[in-house]
Amino acid sequence: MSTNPKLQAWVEDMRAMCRPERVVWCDGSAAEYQEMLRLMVHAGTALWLDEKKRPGSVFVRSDPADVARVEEFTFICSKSRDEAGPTNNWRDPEETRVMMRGLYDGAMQGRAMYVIPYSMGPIGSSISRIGVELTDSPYVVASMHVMARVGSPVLKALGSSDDFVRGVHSVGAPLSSATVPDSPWPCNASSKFITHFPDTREIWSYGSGYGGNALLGKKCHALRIASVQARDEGWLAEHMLILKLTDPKGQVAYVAGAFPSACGKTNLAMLNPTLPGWKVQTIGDDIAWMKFGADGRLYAINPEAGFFGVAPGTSMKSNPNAMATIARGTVFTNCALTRDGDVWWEEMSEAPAALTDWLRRPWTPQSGRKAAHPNARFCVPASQCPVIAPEWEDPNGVPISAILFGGRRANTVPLVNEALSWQHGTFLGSIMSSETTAAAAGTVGALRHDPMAMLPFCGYHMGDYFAHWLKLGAGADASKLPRIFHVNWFRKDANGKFLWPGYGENSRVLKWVFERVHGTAAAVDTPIGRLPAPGALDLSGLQVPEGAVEELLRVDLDLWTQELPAIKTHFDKFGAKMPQGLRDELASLEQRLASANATA
Ligand code: O2Y
Ligand code: MN
Repeated sequence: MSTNPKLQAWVEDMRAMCRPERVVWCDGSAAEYQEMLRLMVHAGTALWLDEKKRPGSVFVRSDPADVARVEEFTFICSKSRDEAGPTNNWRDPEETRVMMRGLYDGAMQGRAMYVIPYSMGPIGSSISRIGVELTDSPYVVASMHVMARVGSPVLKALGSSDDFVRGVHSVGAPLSSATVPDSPWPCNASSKFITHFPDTREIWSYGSGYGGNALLGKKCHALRIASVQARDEGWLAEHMLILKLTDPKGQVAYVAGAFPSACGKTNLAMLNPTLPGWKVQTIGDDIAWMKFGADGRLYAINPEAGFFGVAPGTSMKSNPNAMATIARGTVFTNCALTRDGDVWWEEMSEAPAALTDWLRRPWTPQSGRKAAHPNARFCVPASQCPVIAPEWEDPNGVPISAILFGGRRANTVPLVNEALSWQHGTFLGSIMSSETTAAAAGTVGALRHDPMAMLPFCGYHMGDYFAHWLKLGAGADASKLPRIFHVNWFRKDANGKFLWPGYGENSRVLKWVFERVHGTAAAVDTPIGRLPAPGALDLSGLQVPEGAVEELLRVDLDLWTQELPAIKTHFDKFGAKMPQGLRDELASLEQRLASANATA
């Protein structure tokens, strides 16, 4: 229980509205985490996995109507629609409060209301921020224990301050009394609202118990609300991994990277380099908060304490370090269950002869459907990662030398391309696009612009967001800014086969990035940016077909020229808020392509 009068008053207001059976102040202890797991097992939400195969781990199956973030029901409730911009769903804040109050009225009846004080980032770091989530879901309490620093130490750090993000979450399934049997995954099948009030730093979430909809510290706070705070206070809250790269001489560079979903972000953050003597260690796999230090460099922290990773596709081939991380102490959701009490998902290994699928049905490899949900997840402490960097919790953050922007593009975008300047790099981030995969909703292979991978996560107008990037760059010492690179691991040949092997071989690109930062690698100027000069990319021992690397590094003038109208249409969406600096970059690209075409 807190003695903070502002916190107490707000909790009391919310209690009176939601009318839970009782209020539980979370202390963040290991015993509390175990109690949440036991509660879930008792309610039929979770089952213990085999203690020998996955010690200390549980398996949860959600309601089939509650399996992923719900972008269509996610709202930014800024004062005006214009502040939220064309890429966000907007709702009027006052009308939304009235509607949400109606939904929350008695929504926690028969349940406990847990009060979770949490810190995004190491407690006490000047870059970290505090939030308090109220929830009626033990699954959320357990997951927040993993994904953030929670409980009494956070209350102590907060003291009597009013500076905390207020988050309310209800699964939206009141019980008539605490003794009636609960459903295994309570949620509201017909009504889900994930609403953000950036002006008052509040998050009100209703109806879903899943991932990004319910663990409010993650996407809601650390990206949507924090991006607004970052704009107001002169820093960056980004959808980026952070990795530490060490060369054979022991020199270090820290790299941040923004990638849309299904581009192997967690795999890159934990990569095992194939190049001898090189080392990658993980600082974070999803979110970076970056602030300028007194020395003029940009320092990043990972605001999270765990990984909430996509299970399908994770294997000893794609990510052995993730596989080692989740060997114990993990909450798995919507995977398939093996006969011997373990989890399984597509591509983890050869499919077992018989399983129970995520919908609790018998499954065999002949069933003709997926055994695990494509958005099945593991939730695990980052500290369990065998390649976690020792400084991953450094309260000062780590100095970022390079920023990667990536996407999934079968053509056009080369393997790696260095921006000419911060403004040009911001332009490359602003035109990022990716082909949709089966895991995402909509047409497979459709090109979707996802600037800086922030499309679903920027809490304000993206035109203003681009302007914020430009302003930070213009106010900084250019020689100390991170270099910006555009990468694409997914380019294909004429037969539709990937040209680049990816995974550990991506270390070759990281090496070039590292050497560009240190001024030791050569580049050639092209109309789109700087590409590795012949021989500058380390290809020693690489097995790729004849001509593949040339194709990966070819700037296809025709395809780039054809891409220009789509970029213009994309920019036009942002209207008058589209910064002139980025329109200038587009005009310069057009000119450079035209003169290259004329001489080709
Ligand atoms: O489906 C969800 O609720 C999880 S979304 C997520 C989780 C971890 C990392 N990234 C994401 C994302 O959607 O970018
Ligand atoms: Mn993400």
